[in-house]
Amino acid sequence: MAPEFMREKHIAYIQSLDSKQDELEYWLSEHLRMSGIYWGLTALNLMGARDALPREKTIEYVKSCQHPNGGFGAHPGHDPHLLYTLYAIQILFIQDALDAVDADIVAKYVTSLQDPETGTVRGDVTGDEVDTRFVYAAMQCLSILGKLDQFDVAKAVEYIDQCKNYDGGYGLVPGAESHAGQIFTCLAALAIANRLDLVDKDLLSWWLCERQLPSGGLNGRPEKLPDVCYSWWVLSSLAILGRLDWIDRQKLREFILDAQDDEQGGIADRKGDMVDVFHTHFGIAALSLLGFENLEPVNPVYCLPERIMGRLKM
Ligand code: GRG
Ligand code: ZN
Repeated sequence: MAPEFMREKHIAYIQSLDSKQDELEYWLSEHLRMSGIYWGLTALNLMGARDALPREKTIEYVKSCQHPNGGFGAHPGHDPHLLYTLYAIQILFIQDALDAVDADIVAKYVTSLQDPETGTVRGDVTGDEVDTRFVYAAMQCLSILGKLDQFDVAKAVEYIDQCKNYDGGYGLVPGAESHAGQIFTCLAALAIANRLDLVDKDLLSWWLCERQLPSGGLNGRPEKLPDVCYSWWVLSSLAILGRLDWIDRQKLREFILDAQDDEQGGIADRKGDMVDVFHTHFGIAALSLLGFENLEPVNPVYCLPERIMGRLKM
């Protein structure tokens, strides 16, 4: 029998992350600060604890991470990057505080990262790294800002389609092996573009449901270990395809609940490992998709509380 869902302990665990400033770990994790707030805040919202983090302080912190070029870093003084820019915008969107930043300059930064020839998106202005994660990040960010029309969506879609594999999945770049994380980003980007017609739905749904192992947990590729975060990457993909019932929901629920820390709260990648806010968030988001534990519904495309999606400027 799996343990109960430890809502109060998870809330306390997420709240405690900001009060550990006297611990070395806090200072060593600066590069994860912006992402940590997005994960923590979303998980708290799904658990109904909307005011568990100080709103004004959070908004001020996000603003202090913005650069003159419009992008956001992981922490004040850190270089801007597309992923932190997405998390910053998601945090402000959850807090209903998008007016705290100039949407035009953020959109200008994001659109500057797209290559007009190929449709690919770079992670930041200085590097050459391209990745289907960045196409999704750019599209979600611009969509929240109501500025997707400034992006070449058709070119981006063409590029994602080139990343499609014979097994129906998608990889990091064209020709790269299918991976559940990349599949999520490609499906979610195609959903935002309203181009899910390009997906080989049955073939991909088979590949996705085969990620469930006898333990109930999901892995990210064949032959790999199960991990709570894939409960999100795989399950949200199945949700986007309308195939949530292709896996054993009860067994997955038990796998996630088994990975909880019954003392300090939080969820780990698998039973017995150290908890972190990343796996806590994705475990809770997956339980929400599964409809368990009386959590608020999560949007499978944006990975944000469904409750706020009505605020999207279309
Ligand atoms: C707003 C939800 C949201 C996401 C933003 C960053 C991002 C966009 C998406 C990440 C998608 C992705 C690639 C997830 C997978 C992360 C992961 C566990 C990678 C490790 O993969 P492997 O195959 O190792 O190296 P494992 O642990 O599976 O054996
Ligand atoms: Zn993981």
